[in-house]
Amino acid sequence: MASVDFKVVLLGDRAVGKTCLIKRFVNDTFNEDVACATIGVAFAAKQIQVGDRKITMGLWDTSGCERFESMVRGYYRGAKAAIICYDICNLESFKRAKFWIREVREVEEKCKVYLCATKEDVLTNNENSASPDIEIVENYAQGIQSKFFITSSKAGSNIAELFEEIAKDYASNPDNVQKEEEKFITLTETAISQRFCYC
Ligand SMILES: Nc1nc2c(ncn2[C@@H]2O[C@H](COP(=O)(O)OP(=O)(O)OP(=O)(O)O)[C@@H](O)[C@H]2O)c(=O)[nH]1
Ligand SMILES: [Mg+2]
Repeated sequence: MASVDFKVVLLGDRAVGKTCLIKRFVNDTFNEDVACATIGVAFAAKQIQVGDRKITMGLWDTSGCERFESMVRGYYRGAKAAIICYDICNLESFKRAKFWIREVREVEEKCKVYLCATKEDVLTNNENSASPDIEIVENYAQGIQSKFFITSSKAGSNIAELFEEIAKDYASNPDNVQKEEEKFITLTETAISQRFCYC
């Protein structure tokens, strides 16, 4: 039976690339042809080495679809970290990211927030006027004491760095020192599940 050391929740508008981010991190895969929307919440876990410690992250992958909003809200509780994703070419998704940040902080005051721009490969191939200005986003992240990462699941860029930073921040926080038997959750399965295909 496996257990996780801490909970990370991924939030953001639909189709910003949350599930692809997890798949790249957990399995090191990306498949553009298989586009699936998450139904409700799905789960994955991955062990990561921080110094001489092995830490297992539980990753809660949520749906960005509004009809699951109230269900997703139930998953903030107990999260030590939240990855708030937006599509680097989509201003609306950045506005939605700000909404999720407010929401998480209301429920879990101590949850660390990581702002994550996704699909960087699209930006570099194709200048897009709908993209939020990176400097504005950086200033915003700084203003809310959030770390900001620009990633691409397709290219695999900056994803390991994002999760390593989360694990390091967790491990270096004395509030998070736990005895083995106090781990907050025990799992029998570590698979991403409950997915269906876009039409
Ligand atoms: N070019 C490119 N496309 C990406 C990237 N990440 C995700 N996508 C595409 O974006 C679409 C949505 O990706 P998902 O990971 O399913 O998005 P999601 O945020 O989990 O969406 P919901 O589950 O509906 O909330 C898919 O067609 C992916 O192939 C990326 O880094 N680059
Ligand atoms: Mg998804």
